[in-house]
Amino acid sequence: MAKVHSEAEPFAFEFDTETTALVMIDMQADFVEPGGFGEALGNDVSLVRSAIEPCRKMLEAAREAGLFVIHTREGHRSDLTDCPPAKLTRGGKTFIGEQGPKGRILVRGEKGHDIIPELYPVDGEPIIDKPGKGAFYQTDLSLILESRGIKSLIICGVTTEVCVNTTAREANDRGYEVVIPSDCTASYFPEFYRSALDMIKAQGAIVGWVSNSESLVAAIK
Ligand code: TIU
Repeated sequence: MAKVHSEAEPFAFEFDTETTALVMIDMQADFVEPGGFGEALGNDVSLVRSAIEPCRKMLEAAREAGLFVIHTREGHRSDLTDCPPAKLTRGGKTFIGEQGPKGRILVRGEKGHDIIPELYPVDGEPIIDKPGKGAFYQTDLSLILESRGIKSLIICGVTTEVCVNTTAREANDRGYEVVIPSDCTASYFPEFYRSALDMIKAQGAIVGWVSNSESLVAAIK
């Protein structure tokens, strides 16, 4: 048992490093590099790149401290049979499954779908391929977390108001204690970023806690 606590809002986040997982959400080229899904939706991907370096530091510290690390990727089978028509028909310039500069948009196995080199998984770090925004929906994430006895999640990644927020809410409903390091997440919309984090920590941590990489890294050192 290694019980620690980190400065956080609305109050200190207490966790045990042995039962805490770092969950790195969708740090894929499709979201943080030009030519992918994020840009196809009409977004400026340079806005989310600020999270890469803090995520790298958080990941490095988590690995050193022996935390369980999990990565997720949003995307679909190449025949798109796991993509609901409602998701397929919405978007901006280029749609899911269409050819883009980084391969077919949001399709598994394509260049754009993979995790960026700065945060690439190492042996022993499961990758959850998810068809939805939430990491629990139609995946084996619950089984993996339960098998490891995980109780708390440090959730990083993109985007704050979409996949990070959905996953935090799914986790909270399942009884996990969730903390989001604010510098390790980003959005294409600064106002959504702020509101998304405010909604997490409001009402006495109704969904979870908001901290930062410096405090969490110090806590697990
Ligand atoms: N569009 C947007 O902000 N996000 C997504 O579609 N997926 C994730 O957040 N990963």
